[in-house]
Amino acid sequence: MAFSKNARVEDFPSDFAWGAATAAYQIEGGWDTDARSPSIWDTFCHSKGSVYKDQTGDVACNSYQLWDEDLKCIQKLGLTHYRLSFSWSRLLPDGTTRFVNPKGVAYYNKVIDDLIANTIVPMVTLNHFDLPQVLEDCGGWKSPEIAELFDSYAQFCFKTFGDRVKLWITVNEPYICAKLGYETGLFAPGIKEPGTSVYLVGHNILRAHARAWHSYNAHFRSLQGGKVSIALNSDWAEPLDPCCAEDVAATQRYIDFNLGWFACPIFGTGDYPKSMRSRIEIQNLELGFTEGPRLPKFSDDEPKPFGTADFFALNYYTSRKVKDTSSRPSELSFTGDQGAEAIIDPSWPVSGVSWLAVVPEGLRKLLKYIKDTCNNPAIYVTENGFSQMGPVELEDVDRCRFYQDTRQEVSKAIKDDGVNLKGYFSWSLMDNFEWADGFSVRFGLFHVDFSSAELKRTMYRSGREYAAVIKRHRDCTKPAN
Ligand code: PNW
Repeated sequence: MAFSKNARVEDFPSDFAWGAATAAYQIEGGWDTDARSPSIWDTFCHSKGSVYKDQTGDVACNSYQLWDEDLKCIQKLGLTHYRLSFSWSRLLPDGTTRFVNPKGVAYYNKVIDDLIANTIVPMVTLNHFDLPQVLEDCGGWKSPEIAELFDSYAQFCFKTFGDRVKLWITVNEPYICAKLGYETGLFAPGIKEPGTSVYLVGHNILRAHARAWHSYNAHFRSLQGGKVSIALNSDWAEPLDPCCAEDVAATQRYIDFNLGWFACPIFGTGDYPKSMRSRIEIQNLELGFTEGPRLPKFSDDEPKPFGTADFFALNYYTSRKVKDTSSRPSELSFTGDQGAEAIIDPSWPVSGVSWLAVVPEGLRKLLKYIKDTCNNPAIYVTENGFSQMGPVELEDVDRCRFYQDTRQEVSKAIKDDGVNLKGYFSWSLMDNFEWADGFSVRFGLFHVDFSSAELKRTMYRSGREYAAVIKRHRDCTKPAN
């Protein structure tokens, strides 16, 4: 039998979700159209020197005007699911439910209704990095009040759209939001407060998420019957030297500080990983840090994160080899606390962006790890993809290869490892505003011509292949008449 790179579509459950994902700020544009107020990403992009070539999401793919074009792309792929995010400051321009922007509500109503009319299931993320600037001005994710504000926003969305939206993600990637936004400052709001704010922000995101999940559970679940989770990103990691006990321990710490930081409170012990508590304690002593507990405690006076996810939403992009650095001089930073250095194996190809080493087998291993450590949850891969940089290649053979390899690994996770995988969302439906990298990095299944006023969408070869896979799967799982 000839060896085929293609995963057997028969190995995927008949109700498997084949999706693609986007995020509001990355595609919508219309940044000041109708009553929308700025988010932290508008402010960040408009301050010079923050983003590649000072590019902005002011227009992006102009999906606020061109939703019909996006829908055509979704239809051409034959997706069963589409993951989008809401712009909080488009729906609630002052961040609160005191004023609702009817144009924002109408826009998302149309998107959702069109999806449903085409039997495409929407999955909606309530906040994908773009916190309203008015809330940032009151402390943003660093302020304890944000949990209640987020909860009101979430309840407003459940009330307004929950009759049709049954899959909700509260917050996208708390790890990236906290670390790049408040530790390294590479993302909005561009705050550089190493070793302190990162944990506070992570904590407040967990508090906000927990409140929203509990609100859904108490007031909407019985009527609407949907599911709520939070999208956690994580690398897979292995020791640089598997025979070195320190590297092995550092690898576990690396995973604990990435995935475990949010997964343990929700799916595990209900608290942060022990390795986080102990490393931060050690560093505090060594650094003589006495200004409060850095890694906060979950209070008994409010909803706790434990059990607040109806499925596991995983964003996976890459893997690392890990070397122990815990004996190095202490440094007040997240990486210092972690006591681990992450290395890209030289044998791994690197895609468009420097951090994205292409390691499809890492996804299978991470899925198995989640199965084993998070009580075998239902899992959706809510993001996974491959970036291109430089000259556009519509015949994107490297991306095609990446997706083929990934589907192989995913099918093994389902079939051989017994992972309860419900679906897979490719990042992204189309090229878009790639945060600090602006438009220099392309992740799409559709190419977007950012130099043309029409922002024309053209299917990449990888999009054609994805459409063919989805069709084959649909054909082989069609109920016999
Ligand atoms: C995710 N990193 O973010 C986001 O959810 C998407 O909005 C984004 O476009 C996609 O991945 C591709 O980057 C990340 O630096 C941003 O490691 C940065 C990193 C990882 C994920």
